[in-house]
Amino acid sequence: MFELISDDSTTSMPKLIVLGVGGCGCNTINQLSQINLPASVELVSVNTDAQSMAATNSHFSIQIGPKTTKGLGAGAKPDVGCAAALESQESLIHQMQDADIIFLTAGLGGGTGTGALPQVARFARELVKPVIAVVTLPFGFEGHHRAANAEAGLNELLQCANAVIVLPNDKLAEVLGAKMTLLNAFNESNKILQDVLLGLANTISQAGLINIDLNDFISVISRKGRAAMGVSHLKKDEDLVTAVKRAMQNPLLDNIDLSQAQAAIVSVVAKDTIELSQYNQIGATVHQQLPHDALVIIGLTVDANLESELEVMVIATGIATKLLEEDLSASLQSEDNYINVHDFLKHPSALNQGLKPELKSELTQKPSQYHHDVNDLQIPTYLRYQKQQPH
Ligand SMILES: Nc1nc2c(ncn2[C@@H]2O[C@H](COP(=O)(O)OP(=O)(O)OP(=O)(O)O)[C@@H](O)[C@H]2O)c(=O)[nH]1
Ligand SMILES: [Mg+2]
Repeated sequence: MFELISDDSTTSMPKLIVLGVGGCGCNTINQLSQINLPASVELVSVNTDAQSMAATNSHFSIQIGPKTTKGLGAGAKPDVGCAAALESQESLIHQMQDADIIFLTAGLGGGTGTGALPQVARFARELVKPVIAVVTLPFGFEGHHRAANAEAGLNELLQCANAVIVLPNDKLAEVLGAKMTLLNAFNESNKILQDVLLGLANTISQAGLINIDLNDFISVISRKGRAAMGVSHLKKDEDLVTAVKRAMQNPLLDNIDLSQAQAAIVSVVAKDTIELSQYNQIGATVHQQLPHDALVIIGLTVDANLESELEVMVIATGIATKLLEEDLSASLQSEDNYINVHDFLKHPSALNQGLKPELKSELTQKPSQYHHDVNDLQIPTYLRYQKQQPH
């Protein structure tokens, strides 16, 4: 079982730590630093590239692998990113040890994020912390090597993190339109993490009418595999079922099949006029999309000042990973028409290399001890509380 650091006798605000690893991870941290996050969220930038890290806004920063990379980045070599994380293991562990939930984010395909992120997830896991990772897959036009790097990194990550949310960058062009600027498209994808964080921080730190607490959250994300996440705002006169389905079909996510999900957490924020039938309809809609035996935990927070009619956030977890090849097929089929995304962003170009075989075998070694028992977490909080109440 996960160790809960938060102490009810003090603030009972679970501490969420977000580590952005590599260039993309630090971009996301930068973007998160510009919004109003709850005080319980701590942002940490992690990079091998000292210059780019200095330009990142965060509460803490860790330059990993100063000896390995001399502060110059990992040059698109995941084995260098991995060695950098191992060199800085102590600082990374120190940073994560008082977290209740750890979020990790990176763009897969380069050196630092791809090599270091699975290692950071492994350290977090050895600290027995719940870990959610949000990662991007490279654009098809970035070429075969980056796609292969990303695939290896993702497979490693899936073994270490509890829930992994995957955002293929190609979906950005598909969904947002080819005319959108690259920077704006990146901002949209980085916004997914922002939505997850805000939604979760608000959900688990607010005393809802029907409360979701940290244990509920942990019981859902303990289902290993891919995860999906979406937020939807009910518009005036919109059908509630349509809005809930929208939250469950985030078009920027990979091809995930919700009928394979093992668990979901649904957080509803509504005005005090919400009807019992509406609340039931939300639950029924989520249940319909998931297997009949999936664990679904639904919380409700009443907010009289809510701008929209109603807000629904869904996180579905424990989704089988068979669709990985489909996500990567476009990139893997492409010839070596490698275009460095950094050229678009006016960053120095990086070289492209696959994972070394010896790194692959090192990375696939399973961490030694990792046991958690979620049986005691299967009962939603409000039912547990009802059981505890004297009649
Ligand atoms: N969605 C999104 N993707 C990004 C962003 N920045 C980079 N990427 C993607 O992430 C991949 C990895 O790029 P970086 O994060 O810059 O690489 P890195 O981890 O720093 O690796 P090295 O620079 O080689 O050490 C790229 O191939 C892009 O596909 C971003 O801000 N948003
Ligand atoms: Mg970099």
